[in-house]
Amino acid sequence: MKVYINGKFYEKEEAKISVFDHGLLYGDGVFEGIRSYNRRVFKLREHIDRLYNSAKAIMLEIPMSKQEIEKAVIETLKINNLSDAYIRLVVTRGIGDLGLDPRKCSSPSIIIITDKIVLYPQELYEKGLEVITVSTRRNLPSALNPAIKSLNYLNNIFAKIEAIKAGCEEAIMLNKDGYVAECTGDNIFIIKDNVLITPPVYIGALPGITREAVIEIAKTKLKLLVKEEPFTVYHIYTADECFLTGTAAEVIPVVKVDSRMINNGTPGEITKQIIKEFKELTRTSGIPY
Ligand code: PXG
Repeated sequence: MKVYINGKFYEKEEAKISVFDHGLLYGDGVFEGIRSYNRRVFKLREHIDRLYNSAKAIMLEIPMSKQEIEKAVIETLKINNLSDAYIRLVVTRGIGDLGLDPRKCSSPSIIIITDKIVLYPQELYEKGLEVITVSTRRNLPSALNPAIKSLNYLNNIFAKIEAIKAGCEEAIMLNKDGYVAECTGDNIFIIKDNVLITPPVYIGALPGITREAVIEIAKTKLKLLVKEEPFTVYHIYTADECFLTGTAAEVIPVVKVDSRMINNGTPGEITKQIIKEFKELTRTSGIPY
């Protein structure tokens, strides 16, 4: 497997970044997690747009055009002959002397890894996931905005550790006011009386690309009313259905939250339809290579 670093390809064992890279020293950088299906990169342009937005927010100038990044991603997939892949696109502040000052770094490092990812055991996609609400609150938008997909994932890792300690695979994170924000690497949805509801991004969540695709499917294919509005865990406990979305997770049903069964404790019918439509979309859309 070959890894792209700054315009060159390296074997996995040789794909290395300096210990002086501020991505490692300070978590100073941004990234995207992308998938390809059936030799098509799903929502590639949307991911690249979000990467540039994250970079803009942290005042990091990516030394390549969006078209050049797109070409580099496709080239990495081709060189590795992958038809279904997980793509990790990372841009760090680059190599610099010690000290926070980003001016110490002369040029960003651009890394493209193409590999596989398995977030949850496959059987949970049929049986549904049990999740818990954790005590770690999602980052304050005024401190580190969750809309930025930065290399600082400790907030989410704390929450993941809490979930694992409690015997769950995933954690629901609240914002500082106690409203549901998102999970550690997924957005969250509930369905109540045939209305699909997800927290608005301003609550403190990543503007997920899978989230956007699911909203579109719900509106156009299932003709559902979709609301982006704040809710609390009470609204999850009493929902008809619940599921999570993310590039790595795709769409996964949630059947138990904080020891409360959602409805009858099996994946909901609308959730199953959304999963079906999402599969179809990933198989048939995207940038071909
Ligand atoms: N919230 C957070 C905090 C995320 O990190 C999502 C929501 C879902 O967004 P997308 O755009 O993917 O629908 C994410 C994405 C990984 C991994 O390596 C994590 C994500 C995506 C891909 C891989 O664990 N998180």
